[in-house]
Amino acid sequence: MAKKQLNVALIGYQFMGKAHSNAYRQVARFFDIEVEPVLKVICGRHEQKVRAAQERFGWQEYATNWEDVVARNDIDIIDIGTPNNTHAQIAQAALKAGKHVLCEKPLATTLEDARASYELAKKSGLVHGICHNYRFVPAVAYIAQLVREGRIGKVRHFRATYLQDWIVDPNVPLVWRLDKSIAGSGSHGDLNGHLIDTARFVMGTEFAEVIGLQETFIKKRPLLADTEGGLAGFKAAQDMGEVTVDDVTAFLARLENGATATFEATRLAPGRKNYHRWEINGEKGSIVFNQERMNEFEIYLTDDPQGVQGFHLVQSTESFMPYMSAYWPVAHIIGYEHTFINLVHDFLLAIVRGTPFTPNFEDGYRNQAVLSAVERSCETRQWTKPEK
Ligand code: 4PW
Repeated sequence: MAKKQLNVALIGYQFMGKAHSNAYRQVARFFDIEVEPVLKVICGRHEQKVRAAQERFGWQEYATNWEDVVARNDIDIIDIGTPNNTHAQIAQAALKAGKHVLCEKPLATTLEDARASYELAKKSGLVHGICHNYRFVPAVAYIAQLVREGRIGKVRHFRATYLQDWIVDPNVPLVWRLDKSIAGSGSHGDLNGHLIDTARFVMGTEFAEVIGLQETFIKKRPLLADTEGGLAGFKAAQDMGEVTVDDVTAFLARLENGATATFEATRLAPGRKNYHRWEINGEKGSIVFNQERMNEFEIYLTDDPQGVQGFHLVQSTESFMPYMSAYWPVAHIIGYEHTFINLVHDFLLAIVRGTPFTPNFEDGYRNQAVLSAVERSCETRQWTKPEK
């Protein structure tokens, strides 16, 4: 049977450019689906670099002006993997041009812009998604099923940390993730954003109120010698510049399901590489997940017989678990890149089958409302309710 083809344009070609390109290339190889994405055009400002990305990732064409790409009528999907301050503008232009939009997180760098993108998406009738890829870790999707089915009873606590150490060296230069005008915020938006999404997804609840604290320990860093810088391989210049984002943001929350929750995000935790770990405690049990060991999770159930009670390690690679039947027989493991393949799978099916896609721009907006309430609470030192 001929597959329906959907033409994709990807704006951005670095870290997320690689992850998204791979997802489009692989999705119809692993999943038996009626749709085939066509890697039509990849777009970026620097011609030489975007041309290299086109060849390496297998796109048909490259372009250097995103506005021209959005205006093309042979494109079905605009995928946004650029630095944060461009997300809202590109997403809104793409929706206005009638394209389905997949946008990297965050939806915008301000709550106002996030709301504008969400309002536009709601009215558009198009499919819109935000790339909170950790929802698509099979273990996380499976845990969400267990929690929502009541396997650990009513949830009382959610305890989350996202710890990294890639900027612990003060000589790491001012990459865009350390510039508020581009990133919007530091560890808070970059890492707490994921934890907030996980809390909303796993428990199916919203945030009632929050109170936080933020700190920037390394206030000046060398400027960047190259104009671009990802998470590694950057060159420092001689002159110094100011760090305008948080190094760490921690916060407490009361959730609408009655649970208490704690969050901590930092990129100054030596030895913690991508320690994205959370624990959930219910009336009848606890579950622990750590992205550094994404093919397993731990569960403790109070109704296990006395004498064998304890945290059990569950392999989350069984074929009955979400997404796993698309991969390998007899429960072989998968990796970070598969989370994007799973996400793109759901996104494409939403377009061709009309199934709902989450996380979408509403999720992006609600996430941003929590991020922004935490920031306000840090200034006022008061408990703060996220905007509705
Ligand atoms: O969202 C991403 C995180 O999962 C971040 O932008 C970078 O990669 C830094 O940490 C991880």
